[in-house]
Amino acid sequence: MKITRAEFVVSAASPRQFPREGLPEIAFVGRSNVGKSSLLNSLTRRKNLAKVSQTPGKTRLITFYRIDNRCFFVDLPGYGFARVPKAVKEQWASLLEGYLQNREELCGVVQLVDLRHLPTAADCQMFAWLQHYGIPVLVVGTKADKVSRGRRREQERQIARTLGLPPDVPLVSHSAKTGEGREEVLQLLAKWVSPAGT
Ligand SMILES: Nc1nc2c(ncn2[C@@H]2O[C@H](COP(=O)(O)OP(=O)(O)OP(=O)(O)O)[C@@H](O)[C@H]2O)c(=O)[nH]1
Ligand SMILES: [Mg+2]
Repeated sequence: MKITRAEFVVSAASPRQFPREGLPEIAFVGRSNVGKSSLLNSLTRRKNLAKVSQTPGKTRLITFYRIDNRCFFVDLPGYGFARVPKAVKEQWASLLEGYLQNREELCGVVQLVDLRHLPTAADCQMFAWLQHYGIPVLVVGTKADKVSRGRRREQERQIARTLGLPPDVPLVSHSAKTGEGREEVLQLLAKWVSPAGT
């Protein structure tokens, strides 16, 4: 998938604010601070399309970016962030789950996990949940530049084992710093947006 134009459309606090253009959507989900915004910027080759946070956990809205009138990239609220009041967390979880469960335009989810660490319980829960709902998933291991080349394959294996990744779910390591893995991610996303390879 070649991206020439990427633009912010809306940050939605409720489903009423979601776009109604009917374009296919690819959603990005992961723990707060895992590197969602950085991945979005890397894929679109835009430095500041999505805000990279200094204070993690600020993204409580669902943000839609239009990609070449072809699809939307959707930045979902980060989960598993501790320092948030319970009521806020619940409201945020219901926005996230509501989107994943009900959104007809959704054609796949990119789940981000930090390549340096084993997935957390929240990561495993999210993956199992996506599988349960039959949503196509691509797992991206973020911050690959922080893991030595020699350790990457082993980290990928451990992550796949911890999540219980079936053989048909791809896992790609990516670095927003070096661009490694970018092309591979885009190739996989293209299959969701145009399944016939058009
Ligand atoms: N070295 C390196 N740092 C990264 C990479 N991706 C993200 N980071 C850093 O990790 C931190 C969090 O990145 P974000 O992209 O804001 O993460 P996020 O998941 O969007 O965070 P929230 O929106 O707050 O949930 C920032 O300090 C980034 O610079 C990467 O590939 N390599
Ligand atoms: Mg973000």
